[in-house]
Amino acid sequence: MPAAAPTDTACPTRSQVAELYRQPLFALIEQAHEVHRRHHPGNQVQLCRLLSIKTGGCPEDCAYCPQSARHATAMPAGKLMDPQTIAAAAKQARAEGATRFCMGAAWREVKDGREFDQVLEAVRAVAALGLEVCCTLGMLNARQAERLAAAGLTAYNHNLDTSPEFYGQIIHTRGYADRLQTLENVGRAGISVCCGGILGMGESEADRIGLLHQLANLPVAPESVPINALVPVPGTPLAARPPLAAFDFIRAIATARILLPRAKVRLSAGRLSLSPEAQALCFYAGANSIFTGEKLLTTPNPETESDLALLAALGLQPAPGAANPQ
Ligand code: SAM
Ligand code: DTB
Ligand code: SF4
Repeated sequence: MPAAAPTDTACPTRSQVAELYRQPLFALIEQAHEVHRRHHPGNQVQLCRLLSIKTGGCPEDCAYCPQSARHATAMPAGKLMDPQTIAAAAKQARAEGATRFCMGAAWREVKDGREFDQVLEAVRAVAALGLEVCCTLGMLNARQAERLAAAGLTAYNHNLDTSPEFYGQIIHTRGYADRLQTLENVGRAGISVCCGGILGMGESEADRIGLLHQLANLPVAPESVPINALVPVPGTPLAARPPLAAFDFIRAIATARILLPRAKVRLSAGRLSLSPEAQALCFYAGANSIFTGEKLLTTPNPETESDLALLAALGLQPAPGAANPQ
């Protein structure tokens, strides 16, 4: 008997999430696949493209992140990219099949002024290309969220990263409550919430369950859930973490799919360390999006050609969107 699947409105308890997560792997995957088939067009994977529009020099101390100024990652602080250059990159991404474009900045928080105005201009330009537009710029206040919504932003990415209990071992410069506040500001402005986490940072199984429980109980249900495997970067405090077991990654994807049936579950960072077979199981278990292009924000990602070959081998198609109708 599969574990009882709470619906996405049922506010599952932590023990219900644990029960789902701890099922025998095949029972879990089977249940997730069934939920996936019920809520999503079969055999489609959305291609998204990331662009780091402001790289490095970040004042936060996130232990996993190569862009923190506090780690010895030899990543110099760059300047904000101008809106024309960003729009050109988005156009290129669209030509390569992406339907969603996500801009990331190594900021602790958004500050009002010229740079934010430039980001708003970039959002308008990317939206005009017919792409879904996402930003991840750190903390946002309510007014800034409203301005992003008015510029045409589809979604805002702000991750919880891990369980509330493990969070303090990873980040000391802002709290879990700060993250939840930004997510609330995003949701209230009518922007879709994109919120996920990272596996493989040294957290326990209970922490993974804790993260999934939080994601399933956000006041505004996320329409997008990026599940990242840690990309260990030399110079960061997590550089020597042992690689994540692929089955643990698949377990988290499947549980997210069951808990958030309508969300896009994104197989995000860390695909270079996952075999094609492990990625195939992720798709079967409910992942329906990947980031394509040779770079994520600052770290390497599989070549687009090899990703397209993997999808073709599995009989999966890039999902059409307004930017790339098929
Ligand atoms: N500064 C903003 C913030 O933290 O909200 C936006 C950019 S930040 C790089 C976006 C997300 O990337 C983080 O929340 C984290 O989940 C993910 N990330 C960063 N470094 C990573 C790594 N080495 N491996 C996996 N995911 C990572
Ligand atoms: C997310 O959860 N994963 C993406 C996106 N949101 C912004 C970022 C992954 C970054 C991986 C590390 C890097 O390339 O710098
Ligand atoms: Fe800064 Fe974001 Fe990296 Fe944290 S994850 S150090 S906030 S860029």
